[in-house]
Amino acid sequence: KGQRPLCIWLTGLSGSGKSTIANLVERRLANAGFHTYLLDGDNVRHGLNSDLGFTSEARVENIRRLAEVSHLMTDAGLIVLVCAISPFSNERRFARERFADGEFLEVFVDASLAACEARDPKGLYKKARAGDIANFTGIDSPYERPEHAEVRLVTDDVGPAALADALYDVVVTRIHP
Ligand code: GGZ
Repeated sequence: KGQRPLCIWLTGLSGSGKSTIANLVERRLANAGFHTYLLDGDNVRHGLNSDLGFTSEARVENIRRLAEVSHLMTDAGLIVLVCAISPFSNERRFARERFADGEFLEVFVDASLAACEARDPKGLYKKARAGDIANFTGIDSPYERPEHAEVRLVTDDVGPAALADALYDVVVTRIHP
């Protein structure tokens, strides 16, 4: 089945729903016969990026590597979904600039800090508030809201399945030959 390569880059706070939405979109793409790969910052940090922490410098390097690796994958013809907080505008621009026009889709998974903190699926916000984790995004490390995202998904009142369906519809218009 023909497909155009695409990098779908999901940015947003920890707990905003990036991975959940990306997994649902990937499943639909795979079911439709497209070749995909999901690069999740949290997972890649156990392998390729296991030398990196959460200082600003480490995040810059984390995003640089994710951008370069995802570009290699689109070069190989894949549809790549990247999930990373990617809190800095400069690094998101760096990522975008790796790709040809139309091959990069920035998706802002926009959940309020209050909503993410209320979910707190891994208890990380609680630890950050208690001072047990330093440089936590939204608490004592910044998140620069995207201004150039092609797609913005507001997650506070809508579930991940509906948001994934909306994103899938946008993605499909980009990848058909
Ligand atoms: C933010 C942190 C931190 C700090 C650990 N700040 O929600 P999660 O748990 O599963 O995903 C988060 C992940 C963030 O890694 P990224 O590679 O996406 O970050 S960045 O793009 O900024 O480089 C979170 C967990 O790691 N985590 N410590 N201090 N998130």
